[in-house]
Amino acid sequence: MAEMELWFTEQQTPDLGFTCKITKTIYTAKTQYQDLAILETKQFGRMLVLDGAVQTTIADEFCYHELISHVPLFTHPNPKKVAVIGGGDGGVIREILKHDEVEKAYLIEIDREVIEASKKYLPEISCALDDERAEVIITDGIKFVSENKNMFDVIIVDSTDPVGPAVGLFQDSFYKAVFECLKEDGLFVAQTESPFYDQDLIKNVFHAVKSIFPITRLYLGFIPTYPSGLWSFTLGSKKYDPLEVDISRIKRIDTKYYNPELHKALFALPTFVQEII
Ligand code: AG3
Repeated sequence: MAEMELWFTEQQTPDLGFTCKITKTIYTAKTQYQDLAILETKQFGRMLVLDGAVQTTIADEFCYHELISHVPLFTHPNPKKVAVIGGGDGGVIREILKHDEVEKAYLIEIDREVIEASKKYLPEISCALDDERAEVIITDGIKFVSENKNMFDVIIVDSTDPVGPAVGLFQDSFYKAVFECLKEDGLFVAQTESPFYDQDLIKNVFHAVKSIFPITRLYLGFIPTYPSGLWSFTLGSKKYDPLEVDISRIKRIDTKYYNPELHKALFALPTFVQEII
């Protein structure tokens, strides 16, 4: 009898699927907020899937986690208090704690089960969640930022796609609350989807952030398992401009994607992306 093959498909658009062979379904759950799955894939190793969308894999998680973390943290000259909204797998916290000057990194995650499953099945990614400089707070990120003022140097919004529990993390009122939640020289970054498929979203977010923050920038990176592979991040800053950073002063840390030479280059946009914003 022929060996049975199991394949997982993320329906990335109504007309396009991203499919990979899986050797094992490690864990599935219906949480209070979403469907969760941890799959063992042949190509990328373990994969975290929420509501059918690939969140991270062992093979390519470094691309996303380094890009969303080190650009803001090397733009702020002295980030001491940092918050991650979402990001229950812990990958962003791991990257943040590579910065010695960070005193405390808060993970503000709505779904406790994402953290628990990641701790159990994705230890390479979640490993820093038990660090003494990390603090996990299980609550709604929107509520958290609107209840805390003038508190953080850097906020990183590591959300899922703008459907289900993450919808509110893409709204103007949330960016206003993020502004208030940052210190007077604070800055934030949010993941803002694919410039190939999500142009309306990127445009809306960019203009919303621009109407609130004095400095607004879009940068791009390559994440093989996300729709189109090309991914965008929107940065809003009260004072520090990522393009003004003295890259000769960036400390070398252990990274596989980010490096000082890339810091400003990430903000150089292809023409079709320049035209979005
Ligand atoms: N958060 C962004 C995931 C977006 C992926 N979208 C998709 N596959 N359709 C990732 C969380 C990693 N910490």
